[in-house]
Amino acid sequence: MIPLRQEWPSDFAARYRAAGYWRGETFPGFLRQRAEERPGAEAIIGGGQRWTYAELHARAERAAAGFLALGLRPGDRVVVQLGNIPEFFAVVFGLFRAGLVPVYALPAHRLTEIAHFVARAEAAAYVAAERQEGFDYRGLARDLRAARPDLRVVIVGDAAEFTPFDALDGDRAALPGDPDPSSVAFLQISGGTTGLSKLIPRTHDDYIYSFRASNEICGVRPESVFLVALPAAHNFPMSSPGHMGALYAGARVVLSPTPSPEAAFPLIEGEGVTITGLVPPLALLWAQAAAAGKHDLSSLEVLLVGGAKLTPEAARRVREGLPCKLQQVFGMAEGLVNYTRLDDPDEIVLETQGRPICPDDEVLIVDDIGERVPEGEPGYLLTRGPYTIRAYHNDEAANARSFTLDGFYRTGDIVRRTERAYLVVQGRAGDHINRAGEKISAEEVEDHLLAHPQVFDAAVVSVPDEFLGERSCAFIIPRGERPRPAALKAWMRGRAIAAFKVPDQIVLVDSFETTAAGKVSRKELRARLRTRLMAED
Ligand code: J2J
Repeated sequence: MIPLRQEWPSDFAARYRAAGYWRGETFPGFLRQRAEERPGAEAIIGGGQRWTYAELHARAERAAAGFLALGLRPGDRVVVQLGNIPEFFAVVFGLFRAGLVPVYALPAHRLTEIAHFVARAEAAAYVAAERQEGFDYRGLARDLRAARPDLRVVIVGDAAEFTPFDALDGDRAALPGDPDPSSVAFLQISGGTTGLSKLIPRTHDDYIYSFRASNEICGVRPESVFLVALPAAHNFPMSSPGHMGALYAGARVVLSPTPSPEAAFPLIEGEGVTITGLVPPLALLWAQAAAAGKHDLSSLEVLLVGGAKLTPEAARRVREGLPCKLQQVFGMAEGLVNYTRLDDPDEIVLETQGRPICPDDEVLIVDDIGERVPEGEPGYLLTRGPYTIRAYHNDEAANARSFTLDGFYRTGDIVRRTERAYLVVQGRAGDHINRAGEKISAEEVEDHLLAHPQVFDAAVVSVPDEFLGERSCAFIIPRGERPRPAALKAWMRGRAIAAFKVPDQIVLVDSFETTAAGKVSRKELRARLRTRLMAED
């Protein structure tokens, strides 16, 4: 098994410890502490259940012992695919407690993605809920097990032939001590700019720092009530400041099964939600729905918006529609997170994507050859710091591409820095589609399309979309009989991939018209096709 590692050079690590960013805290350690300090305080509310800190802790302990009783060993990786249900927390804190390493899949992922995570992480187990949003994950588990008969499968709900989560139990004495704070706590999933999603190893020390500091910036305190509206496994609702920040603060976490106003507004009103995070299209939808005045949303103090660009105009609409402070957040699962601050003047909150969490977040803005651009000019954002990774797991090629020799992460984002050191996102270098905050790799979708017998070549591009921010469009050169776009979409849906990766639009073309310019790169080709499409619109 390839060891899990995330290491900073020793002088950097010493500096981050000396500055008090890394304090030697761990996930099981902080949950135990909260359960001791405020056992009767409510921690998790969702799906008709209300768990106190003592209960969450007890459930995690039991799950931990149960995972070990299944034969899993500390260090083993476990792919977790759970939506916004209380068991998400019993499972992940159970895994942390047993020294096991969650790999966070999204409920939208299907066999193709899950099999990739299992293989890349060399996972020993898979945990899912029986059914969510009409999809039966036991079918997916069966297909996984057909390829990996030794994979342990735990199901929340009716488990059929698999292990029911509720039945997990074991000997508490077998539980290990707390993990090394500098060890890898979990693997997060990258947005995937090229090819398949990469695995992001985050340590206890670095991740806990990121949400502890976020709590301060976003005003999270024990009295806060955080609503998880986006999928809990996403890095944004997990850590900026997220449910993990809220639990760290000893606050309450309320789970919304979907981010729709219909599901979320009654929870905000009923539970007195004070803070939540949304992607821009949803923030606009909420602002519109709030105008109907059907629910009292006055408890809401802070709305974080991020994951994709919030234009100044959209920011104004969100702020006018919702009775709370707007905070922009520009972050990434690899690390660096920027926030506008709660006391920033309007022009900063509306027009920038914030500034880094930490004084030791190093930000470089460079041109094509890696030279720094003049201050205020746009360029590629590179970053290094106490919670930004230095390497992906088990992917040498991606590491060579994504990190400079001196350890800066190439974010792929094009930004400029204002005079007051706030960042404004202006675009990106990578060819992914940011569809309402879900990042889709053009290359990954093209690879699927190329597997179709009537597809000679395919190029996938992003096009602006009024609601989603961006949508995907696939240009197809047919082979033989022309495929019908609707049939091609249906076929893509049958590829066992997340539905958000199926192209929104398919355009059949005779050629990509690249011959006049000689050989062009995929990147250049996608740029030309995008321009062509927008000119036709
Ligand atoms: C423009 N682009 C943005 C923003 C992210 C907090 C918030 C978001 C994420 C996230 C996260 C953007 N304006 N405000 O992990 O902790 C795009 C950039 C970035 C990529 C990262 C968090 N906020 N983006 O979205 O790993 O292109 O994390 O590099 O999913 O989203 O995507 P992801």
